[in-house]
Amino acid sequence: MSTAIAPIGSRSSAELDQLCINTIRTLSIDAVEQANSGHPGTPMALAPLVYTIWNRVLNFDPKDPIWCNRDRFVLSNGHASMLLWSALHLAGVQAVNADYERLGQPSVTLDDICHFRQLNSKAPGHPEYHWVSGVETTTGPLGQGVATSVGMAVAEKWLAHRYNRPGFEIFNYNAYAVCGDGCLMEGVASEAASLAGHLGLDNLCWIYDNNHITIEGNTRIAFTEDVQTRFIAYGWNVLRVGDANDIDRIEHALAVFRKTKGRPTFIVLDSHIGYGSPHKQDTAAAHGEPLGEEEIRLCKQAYGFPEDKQFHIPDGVYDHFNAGIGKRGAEARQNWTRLFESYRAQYPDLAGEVESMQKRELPAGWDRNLPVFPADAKGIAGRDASGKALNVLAQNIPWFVGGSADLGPSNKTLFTYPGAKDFQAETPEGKILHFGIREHAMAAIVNGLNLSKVRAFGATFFIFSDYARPAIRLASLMEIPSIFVFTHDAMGDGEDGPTHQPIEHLISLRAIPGLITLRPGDANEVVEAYRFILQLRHQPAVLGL
Ligand SMILES: Cc1ncc(C[n+]2csc(CCOP(=O)(O)OP(=O)(O)O)c2C)c(N)n1
Ligand SMILES: [Mg+2]
Repeated sequence: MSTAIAPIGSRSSAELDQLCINTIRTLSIDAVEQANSGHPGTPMALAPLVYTIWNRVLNFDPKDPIWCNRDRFVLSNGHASMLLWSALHLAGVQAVNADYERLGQPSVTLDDICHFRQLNSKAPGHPEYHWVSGVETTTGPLGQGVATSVGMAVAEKWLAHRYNRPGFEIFNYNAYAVCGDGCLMEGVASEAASLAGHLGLDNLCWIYDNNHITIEGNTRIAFTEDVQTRFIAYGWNVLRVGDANDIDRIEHALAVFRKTKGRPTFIVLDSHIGYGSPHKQDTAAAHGEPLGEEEIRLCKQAYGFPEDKQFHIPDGVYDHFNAGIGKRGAEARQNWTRLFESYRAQYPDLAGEVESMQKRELPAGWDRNLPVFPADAKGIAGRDASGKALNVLAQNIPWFVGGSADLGPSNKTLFTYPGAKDFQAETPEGKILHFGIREHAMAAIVNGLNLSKVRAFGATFFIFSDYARPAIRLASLMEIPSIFVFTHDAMGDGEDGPTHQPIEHLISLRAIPGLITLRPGDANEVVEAYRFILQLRHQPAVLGL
């Protein structure tokens, strides 16, 4: 298939592209083999895609992975995490800590990759936000990544409309999410895609690894729908790249995405799992296990890599990434930083807001006018007190947004102050989110917003926290301050019957490690609960009302 690596200096740019792609492949193969667990097949197939996005397209500076206008890259098929570890390593992404300080060291070292899937390695089995800089969201439970990416895109729309001014495009990032069959079988992805289509999020691009394979074998056994037509029905622009190795076509499709206005883009990428492996291509075996010695030898031969070397990064690979994402990203961020300096001079208040948000700080006076309720024998319902508090907080904190899964009037989460608006495609400045009856996607989207530093809450009945639970658990793992407002928490709520009676919900939410679960006893406690929750920077909270 290919010949041995050509000497440096004599290589064409196309050869360097191929060398980088095959480096991602061989790093993935060696890491999986060393760990003796994981699946190299998908990284082998998607290396060209991830290479193209990172080295040719992403507006991302490896030196500053928390630059607020960076493009987002989400690997929703998190089992292919070696793709991300390879990209973060080869692009030289730098580490930051929870206080947003740059640490002057790589996010993922080659040694981390050699310890793939081992305790303390910065190359864990699945992408983990907060643990590895450059990971935009934790993925692994399939479907979560794509759903969360919708929140990142909503955040960009909101941020752009609040902060951009003529001549000052402070926010204009795109969110890219890579997913597989598994993500698209999961309901949460459908919920999120439906909402993204409704909202016309043209800053959102999902790339679907259409390999017809999941763990049990060919997708013909359980997944035969017409996925493309489904996305057209959702209101997405659907593109197709018929060969996952054709990086020019991939780059072209991504360019079409950036030019498409008014709707999100879905790119179907036809691929062969385990590409390059002479035996295990397109079989379930390529999915579930390391390749083994003989297979690895043949793969490396096919890629033109030395068969006896492991974790080998040929000369020229780091340089080619430096010349691509390194140079492009540094220029983009420097230009942005200059722009932001003049923006600060002209709009000091807005610039101050952008900076506070990035550190998850609250604006001065954020809790002024919070209601105080006089002693009252009968008391008022928790959700009524909550509604009053939320309305005050939304006016005091510009970047505090939220809404409900179609229960706003019952949850009392609608903002009713003068000027309060719905968030819709035509009113992206709105702060009232309408998630529709999509609790699971709501929770993931709330996470995506909070990951983008827009403080957001989602609401529904306490009983339906079950429908949101997987994303709540991830918020906790990620240590992000998502807020979930669940009303109607009484076990004995009668008329609706047992389908609406939360029996085990309080206990089960309290069992999620790291999640703050508060159940205030009266109206003033509700306000105090909010005062506490709003100050959390690294913990999600549930409010049972
Ligand atoms: C919610 C959830 N269910 C099950 C799994 C276990 N799992 C990991 S990978 C995988 C198969 C995924 O297939 P696909 O998305 O097509 O990825 P590919 O095998 O093509 O890389 C499954 C079922 C999971 N990670 N998350
Ligand atoms: Mg698949």
